[in-house]
Amino acid sequence: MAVGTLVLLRHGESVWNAENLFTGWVDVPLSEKGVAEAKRGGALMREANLLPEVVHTSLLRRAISTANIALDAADRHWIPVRRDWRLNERHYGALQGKNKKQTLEEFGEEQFMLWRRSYDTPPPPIEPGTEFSQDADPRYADLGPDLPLTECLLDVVKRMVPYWESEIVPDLRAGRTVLVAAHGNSLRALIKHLDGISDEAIAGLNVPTGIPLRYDLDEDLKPVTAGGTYLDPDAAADAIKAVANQGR
Ligand code: DG2
Repeated sequence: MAVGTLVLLRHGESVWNAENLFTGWVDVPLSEKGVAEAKRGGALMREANLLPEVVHTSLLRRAISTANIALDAADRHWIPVRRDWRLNERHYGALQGKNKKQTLEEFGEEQFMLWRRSYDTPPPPIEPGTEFSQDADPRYADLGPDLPLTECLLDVVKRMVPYWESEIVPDLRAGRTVLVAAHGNSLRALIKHLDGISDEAIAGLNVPTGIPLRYDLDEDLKPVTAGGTYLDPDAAADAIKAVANQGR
Protein backbone atom coordinates (compact mmCIF):
# COMPACT_ATOMS: atom_id res chain seq x y z
CA MET A 1 0.00 0.00 0.00
CA ALA A 2 1.24 3.49 -0.84
CA VAL A 3 1.76 5.86 2.08
CA GLY A 4 3.20 8.87 0.30
CA THR A 5 2.88 10.52 -3.10
CA LEU A 6 5.78 12.32 -4.67
CA VAL A 7 5.71 14.24 -7.96
CA LEU A 8 9.02 15.06 -9.65
CA LEU A 9 9.04 17.80 -12.28
CA ARG A 10 12.07 18.90 -14.28
CA HIS A 11 11.63 22.56 -15.24
CA GLY A 12 10.31 23.41 -18.72
CA GLU A 13 12.82 24.09 -21.49
CA SER A 14 15.14 26.99 -20.56
CA VAL A 15 16.59 29.46 -23.05
CA TRP A 16 19.97 27.75 -22.63
CA ASN A 17 18.46 24.27 -23.14
CA ALA A 18 17.09 25.69 -26.42
CA GLU A 19 20.54 27.02 -27.39
CA ASN A 20 22.18 23.72 -26.34
CA LEU A 21 24.44 25.33 -23.71
CA PHE A 22 25.70 23.71 -20.49
CA THR A 23 23.77 25.57 -17.78
CA GLY A 24 24.41 24.19 -14.28
CA TRP A 25 24.09 27.02 -11.73
CA VAL A 26 23.67 29.83 -14.30
CA ASP A 27 20.24 31.32 -13.59
CA VAL A 28 18.59 31.45 -17.02
CA PRO A 29 14.83 31.86 -17.62
CA LEU A 30 12.37 29.53 -19.34
CA SER A 31 11.93 29.75 -23.10
CA GLU A 32 8.43 30.28 -24.51
CA LYS A 33 8.26 26.55 -25.13
CA GLY A 34 9.34 25.98 -21.51
CA VAL A 35 6.50 28.16 -20.23
CA ALA A 36 4.04 26.13 -22.33
CA GLU A 37 5.57 22.87 -21.01
CA ALA A 38 5.16 24.07 -17.41
CA LYS A 39 1.49 24.96 -18.07
CA ARG A 40 0.87 21.56 -19.60
CA GLY A 41 2.65 19.88 -16.65
CA GLY A 42 0.20 21.61 -14.30
CA ALA A 43 -2.78 20.68 -16.48
CA LEU A 44 -1.65 17.04 -16.45
CA MET A 45 -1.52 17.09 -12.64
CA ARG A 46 -4.98 18.62 -12.45
CA GLU A 47 -6.43 16.07 -14.93
CA ALA A 48 -4.88 13.22 -12.94
CA ASN A 49 -6.24 14.75 -9.71
CA LEU A 50 -2.66 14.75 -8.45
CA LEU A 51 -2.76 17.87 -6.34
CA PRO A 52 0.44 18.85 -4.50
CA GLU A 53 0.13 20.10 -0.92
CA VAL A 54 3.69 21.42 -0.61
CA VAL A 55 6.37 22.26 -3.19
CA HIS A 56 10.15 22.11 -2.92
CA THR A 57 12.26 23.96 -5.51
CA SER A 58 15.88 24.88 -6.17
CA LEU A 59 17.09 28.49 -6.00
CA LEU A 60 17.12 28.77 -9.81
CA ARG A 61 14.40 30.65 -11.70
CA ARG A 62 13.78 27.96 -14.30
CA ALA A 63 12.60 25.60 -11.53
CA ILE A 64 10.88 28.35 -9.51
CA SER A 65 8.96 29.66 -12.56
CA THR A 66 8.01 26.13 -13.61
CA ALA A 67 6.60 25.40 -10.15
CA ASN A 68 4.65 28.69 -10.15
CA ILE A 69 3.22 28.18 -13.64
CA ALA A 70 2.40 24.48 -13.16
CA LEU A 71 0.78 25.05 -9.76
CA ASP A 72 -1.24 27.95 -11.15
CA ALA A 73 -2.51 25.68 -13.96
CA ALA A 74 -3.40 23.04 -11.35
CA ASP A 75 -5.11 25.67 -9.15
CA ARG A 76 -2.59 24.92 -6.38
CA HIS A 77 -0.67 28.22 -6.54
CA TRP A 78 -1.38 28.77 -2.82
CA ILE A 79 0.46 25.81 -1.28
CA PRO A 80 3.55 26.27 0.95
CA VAL A 81 6.89 26.46 -0.82
CA ARG A 82 10.40 25.49 0.31
CA ARG A 83 13.51 26.47 -1.63
CA ASP A 84 17.00 25.13 -1.16
CA TRP A 85 20.31 25.20 -3.06
CA ARG A 86 20.59 21.45 -2.50
CA LEU A 87 17.92 20.99 -5.21
CA ASN A 88 19.96 23.08 -7.67
CA GLU A 89 21.22 21.59 -10.90
CA ARG A 90 24.63 19.92 -10.77
CA HIS A 91 27.30 22.66 -10.97
CA TYR A 92 28.76 22.19 -14.45
CA GLY A 93 32.11 23.84 -13.62
CA ALA A 94 34.08 25.40 -16.48
CA LEU A 95 31.58 23.93 -18.98
CA GLN A 96 28.88 26.44 -17.89
CA GLY A 97 28.00 28.63 -20.89
CA LYS A 98 29.71 26.30 -23.41
CA ASN A 99 27.85 24.82 -26.37
CA LYS A 100 27.27 21.06 -26.03
CA LYS A 101 27.78 20.28 -29.73
CA GLN A 102 31.03 22.27 -29.92
CA THR A 103 32.26 20.63 -26.69
CA LEU A 104 31.54 17.19 -28.16
CA GLU A 105 33.42 18.08 -31.37
CA GLU A 106 36.39 19.58 -29.48
CA PHE A 107 36.85 16.85 -26.83
CA GLY A 108 35.32 13.74 -28.46
CA GLU A 109 32.47 11.44 -27.48
CA GLU A 110 34.23 9.67 -24.59
CA GLN A 111 35.29 12.80 -22.70
CA PHE A 112 31.97 14.53 -23.45
CA MET A 113 29.94 11.64 -22.03
CA LEU A 114 32.31 11.29 -19.06
CA TRP A 115 31.60 14.90 -18.13
CA ARG A 116 27.87 14.66 -18.82
CA ARG A 117 26.96 11.25 -17.45
CA SER A 118 29.78 9.55 -15.50
CA TYR A 119 28.99 9.18 -11.81
CA ASP A 120 32.22 10.46 -10.32
CA THR A 121 34.16 12.53 -12.89
CA PRO A 122 33.44 16.26 -12.50
CA PRO A 123 34.14 18.73 -15.32
CA PRO A 124 37.11 21.11 -14.76
CA PRO A 125 36.32 23.70 -12.02
CA ILE A 126 35.05 27.14 -12.92
CA GLU A 127 37.40 30.05 -12.28
CA PRO A 128 35.98 32.27 -9.47
CA GLY A 129 35.13 35.80 -10.62
CA THR A 130 34.41 34.79 -14.21
CA GLU A 131 31.20 35.45 -16.15
CA PHE A 132 29.34 32.26 -15.26
CA SER A 133 30.69 31.67 -11.71
CA GLN A 134 28.51 32.09 -8.59
CA ASP A 135 31.07 33.25 -6.00
CA ALA A 136 29.59 36.77 -5.76
CA ASP A 137 25.96 35.59 -5.82
CA PRO A 138 24.23 36.62 -2.55
CA ARG A 139 21.89 33.63 -2.54
CA TYR A 140 24.91 31.37 -1.88
CA ALA A 141 26.67 33.65 0.65
CA ASP A 142 26.01 31.19 3.52
CA LEU A 143 27.81 28.38 1.72
CA GLY A 144 31.22 30.01 2.17
CA PRO A 145 34.02 27.59 1.26
CA ASP A 146 31.43 24.86 0.51
CA LEU A 147 30.28 26.71 -2.64
CA PRO A 148 30.96 24.19 -5.43
CA LEU A 149 33.20 25.14 -8.36
CA THR A 150 32.20 21.95 -10.19
CA GLU A 151 30.24 18.79 -9.36
CA CYS A 152 29.80 15.23 -10.57
CA LEU A 153 26.56 13.32 -9.95
CA LEU A 154 28.06 11.76 -6.80
CA ASP A 155 28.50 15.26 -5.34
CA VAL A 156 24.84 16.00 -6.09
CA VAL A 157 23.75 12.75 -4.38
CA LYS A 158 25.81 13.79 -1.32
CA ARG A 159 23.91 17.09 -0.96
CA MET A 160 20.51 15.93 -2.23
CA VAL A 161 20.01 12.84 -0.05
CA PRO A 162 20.41 14.74 3.28
CA TYR A 163 17.86 17.30 1.98
CA TRP A 164 15.52 14.47 0.99
CA GLU A 165 15.80 12.91 4.44
CA SER A 166 15.56 16.05 6.56
CA GLU A 167 13.08 18.16 4.53
CA ILE A 168 11.07 16.09 2.04
CA VAL A 169 10.57 12.83 3.95
CA PRO A 170 8.84 14.60 6.90
CA ASP A 171 6.31 16.10 4.47
CA LEU A 172 5.63 12.65 2.98
CA ARG A 173 5.39 11.06 6.44
CA ALA A 174 2.82 13.74 7.33
CA GLY A 175 0.70 12.40 4.46
CA ARG A 176 1.26 15.32 2.08
CA THR A 177 1.48 15.04 -1.71
CA VAL A 178 4.88 16.59 -2.42
CA LEU A 179 6.00 18.30 -5.64
CA VAL A 180 9.75 18.63 -6.25
CA ALA A 181 10.45 21.08 -9.11
CA ALA A 182 14.12 20.78 -9.96
CA HIS A 183 16.61 19.87 -12.71
CA GLY A 184 17.81 17.09 -14.98
CA ASN A 185 20.72 16.04 -12.78
CA SER A 186 19.39 16.90 -9.32
CA LEU A 187 16.35 14.73 -10.16
CA ARG A 188 18.62 11.98 -11.53
CA ALA A 189 20.38 12.00 -8.13
CA LEU A 190 17.04 11.66 -6.31
CA ILE A 191 15.74 8.95 -8.67
CA LYS A 192 19.03 7.02 -8.23
CA HIS A 193 18.45 7.08 -4.47
CA LEU A 194 14.73 6.21 -4.65
CA ASP A 195 15.05 3.37 -7.16
CA GLY A 196 18.43 2.09 -5.92
CA ILE A 197 20.01 2.49 -9.37
CA SER A 198 23.69 1.50 -9.64
CA ASP A 199 26.48 4.04 -10.30
CA GLU A 200 26.86 2.54 -13.80
CA ALA A 201 23.18 2.25 -14.77
CA ILE A 202 22.34 5.83 -13.79
CA ALA A 203 24.37 7.00 -16.82
CA GLY A 204 21.52 5.75 -19.04
CA LEU A 205 18.73 7.60 -17.20
CA ASN A 206 17.54 10.94 -18.60
CA VAL A 207 14.72 13.19 -17.38
CA PRO A 208 12.48 15.11 -19.85
CA THR A 209 11.46 18.74 -19.30
CA GLY A 210 8.00 19.63 -17.99
CA ILE A 211 6.40 16.17 -17.64
CA PRO A 212 5.37 15.22 -14.08
CA LEU A 213 6.72 11.89 -12.84
CA ARG A 214 4.56 10.31 -10.14
CA TYR A 215 5.99 8.06 -7.42
CA ASP A 216 3.77 6.26 -4.95
CA LEU A 217 5.95 5.25 -2.01
CA ASP A 218 5.47 2.43 0.50
CA GLU A 219 6.03 2.73 4.25
CA ASP A 220 9.80 2.35 3.75
CA LEU A 221 9.55 5.16 1.14
CA LYS A 222 10.44 2.72 -1.62
CA PRO A 223 8.65 3.16 -4.99
CA VAL A 224 5.59 0.93 -5.39
CA THR A 225 6.30 1.02 -9.15
CA ALA A 226 10.01 1.09 -10.00
CA GLY A 227 10.89 4.21 -11.98
CA GLY A 228 7.57 5.89 -11.17
CA THR A 229 4.96 6.77 -13.81
CA TYR A 230 5.09 9.76 -16.19
CA LEU A 231 1.72 11.47 -16.52
CA ASP A 232 2.22 11.52 -20.32
CA PRO A 233 4.33 8.39 -21.00
CA ASP A 234 4.45 8.76 -24.81
CA ALA A 235 5.63 12.37 -24.71
CA ALA A 236 8.13 11.42 -21.98
CA ALA A 237 9.61 8.60 -24.09
CA ASP A 238 10.24 10.95 -27.05
CA ALA A 239 11.64 13.73 -24.86
CA ILE A 240 13.96 11.31 -23.01
CA LYS A 241 15.52 10.31 -26.36
CA ALA A 242 16.07 13.97 -27.23
CA VAL A 243 17.86 14.64 -23.91
CA ALA A 244 20.07 11.57 -24.40
CA ASN A 245 21.06 12.78 -27.88
CA GLN A 246 21.87 16.38 -26.92
CA GLY A 247 25.10 17.56 -28.47
CA ARG A 248 24.74 15.31 -31.50
C1 DG2 B 1 21.08 20.88 -17.92
C2 DG2 B 1 21.38 19.40 -17.92
O1 DG2 B 1 20.40 21.10 -16.71
O2 DG2 B 1 22.22 19.10 -18.93
O3 DG2 B 1 22.81 22.10 -16.81
O4 DG2 B 1 22.87 22.00 -19.01
O5 DG2 B 1 18.04 20.41 -16.17
O6 DG2 B 1 18.91 22.56 -15.38
O7 DG2 B 1 18.47 22.21 -17.85
P1 DG2 B 1 18.90 21.61 -16.55
C3 DG2 B 1 22.36 21.72 -17.92
P2 DG2 B 1 22.72 17.62 -19.27
O8 DG2 B 1 23.42 17.07 -18.04
O9 DG2 B 1 21.52 16.80 -19.66
O10 DG2 B 1 23.67 17.84 -20.42
